[in-house]
Amino acid sequence: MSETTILVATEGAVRTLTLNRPAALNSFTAQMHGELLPALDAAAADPAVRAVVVTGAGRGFCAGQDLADPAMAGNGDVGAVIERWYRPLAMRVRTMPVPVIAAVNGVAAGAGANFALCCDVVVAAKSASFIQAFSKIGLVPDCGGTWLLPRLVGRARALGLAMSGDKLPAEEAERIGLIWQCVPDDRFAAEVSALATKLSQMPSRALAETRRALDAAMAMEFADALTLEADTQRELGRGADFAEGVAAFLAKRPPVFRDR
Ligand code: T3D
Repeated sequence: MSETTILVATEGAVRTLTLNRPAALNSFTAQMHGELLPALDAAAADPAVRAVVVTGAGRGFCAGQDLADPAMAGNGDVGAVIERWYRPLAMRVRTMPVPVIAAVNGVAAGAGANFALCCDVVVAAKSASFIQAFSKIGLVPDCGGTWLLPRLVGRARALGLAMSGDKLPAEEAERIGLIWQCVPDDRFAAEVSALATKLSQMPSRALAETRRALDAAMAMEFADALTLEADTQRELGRGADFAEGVAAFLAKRPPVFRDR
């Protein structure tokens, strides 16, 4: 076991998790998975945390599976590795009670790219890039990639990216709607911090329900999506955050949201 692979820092209500294996571009080892999932669980369980940022140490964000980690070999059963580590990771991110920002500081490849795309908001530095590296080693996109890619950029671009395995620069990723925003390298840290702070001051529960409703509506008829909206608003309408939001608006003061 080497030194910790996940650095944890908290500033205000923002929890930052930094993937910390820079010499191997923060690729996923069994140890890193074993530390990342509990770190996300801890953030989810801590009522003081209202936004999570995931980022990478050094020049990369995450190069996906560490292809040299013997502990990830899965006895030759790659599916077992996916079920053991990547499925819980993707599900954890998609069900967090607070918004999760992927701050993509450098190259994001394979499951590293799709881990980022699982997050609610992806902000990338201009020098970062996204690579669906799977085809180059005879695999298909995982960590949610098959579901996410066509929904984010459409079938044609999804297939182009996944089959070619070509590097997509961050600026182009923003242009085609794969990510939220590409920002200049020298403004990256400040922009991520400002966004995380802003989201941490918003109604967490409503943001998590927004994610859930948008994802669910993808597979629904229009009328069913309207029903889901009514049901969700009914629940949120009973919450303290809705009362606070309206009261603050009418009193012309900033709201203080507490629900999670
Ligand atoms: O069990 C299973 O495998 C199933 C799970 C699958 C999920 C997946 O994620 S599959 C996809 C795995 N990832 C890849 O195939 C990406 C491999 N990496 C690359 O193609 C390149 O490293 C990059 C394009 C990401 C970056 O290229 P570059 O030129 O900027 O850096 P580099 O020199 O290739 O890498 C720097 C170091 O990181 C290097 O180590 P060294 O030579 O300095 O000691 C390199 O070996 C190491 N590294 C990068 N990616 C990985 C890695 N080591 C292990 N595994 C990696 N994925």
